[in-house]
Amino acid sequence: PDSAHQAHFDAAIAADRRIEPRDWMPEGYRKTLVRQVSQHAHSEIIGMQPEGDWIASAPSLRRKAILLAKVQDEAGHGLYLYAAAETLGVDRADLTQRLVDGRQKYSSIFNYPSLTFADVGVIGWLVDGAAICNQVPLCRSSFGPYARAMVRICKEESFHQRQGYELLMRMMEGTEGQRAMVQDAVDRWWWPSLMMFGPPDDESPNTARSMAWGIKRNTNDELRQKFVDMTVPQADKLGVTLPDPELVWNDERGHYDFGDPDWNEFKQVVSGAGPCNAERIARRRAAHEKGAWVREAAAAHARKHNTEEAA
Ligand code: FAQ
Repeated sequence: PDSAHQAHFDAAIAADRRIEPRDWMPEGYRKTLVRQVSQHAHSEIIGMQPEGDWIASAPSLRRKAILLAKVQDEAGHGLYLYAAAETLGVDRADLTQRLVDGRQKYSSIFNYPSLTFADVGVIGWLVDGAAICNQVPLCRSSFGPYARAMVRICKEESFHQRQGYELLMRMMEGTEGQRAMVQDAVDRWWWPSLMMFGPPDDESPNTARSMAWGIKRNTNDELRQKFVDMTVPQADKLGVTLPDPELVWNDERGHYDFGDPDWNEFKQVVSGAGPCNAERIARRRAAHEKGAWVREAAAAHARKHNTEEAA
């Protein structure tokens, strides 16, 4: 029977049909999705921290309202993604435990500090810009619940990207000091943003398999290139310099050439030794522990409700 199931699954993938939670799927497909979707969920939740640090000191009521809305959206994205992961037979409480124990990854990008308010703008412009580049093709991912979650998330990410770019435009119209602050933030976030797309294709163990299964639709290097091509004109319009001396238009390729990120730094950050890894996880763990009574109360209420219904 397994070979009949396998043939049915293969035919669905070949015809570009969606795989749904109740469909048979190979264990490797399920495992890969649990890994990617839960890492993605964790990234959204940990990703609330660098910007969240600025909510209390946003420079105006308008900026504060925008930032609050954005950070709340990120919490929502995390929740849709945990729900998508749960359709694969895992449990959100267990995934969270694995995150706070350091047994599951989240995006390297959120292990860098947000030092000035310009960082809020640059996170929106570059980090959400990179997230959109990576996530738009995932709206066509072969696993239904993940693809559908991506549609809504991408709509919200585009608002996030626009608010960041608009914030930076305003700062660039300001004082010399504000312009310098924007340039400094761009200098610090550019390379980490390129690392968000993952290791180069020839060092990416999962890409070929994930593309054959239709989970990923593009390779890491393809999406990194797309991001660079999209971002250079935006940097020009903004009036900032991207910190890469090798960045130059290549007429023959029809793309920008660019330098290599520091892949040793990437490995370090992914393995837990980045500038803010310990702080991010400690804060997540503390919030999780502080929330224990809410989870217990909700469970007790549900139990009581069920007993009343049974009676
Ligand atoms: N950081 O073989 P590959 C956001 C790991 S956007 C940490 O190439 P794959 C929005 C990878 O997991 C950020 N680890 O892997 C937001 C694997 O390790 P494993 C989240 C990384 O899966 C904006 C190993 O390296 N977005 O949150 C990274 O085929 C602003 C080998 O790599 C997503 O997660 C990295 N950068 O490709 C929120 C998008 N790159 O598990 C708040 C969905 C690689 O084997 C504020 N995910 N690794 O031990 C994906 O598209 C893919 O999983 C990739 C990696 C492209 C990230």
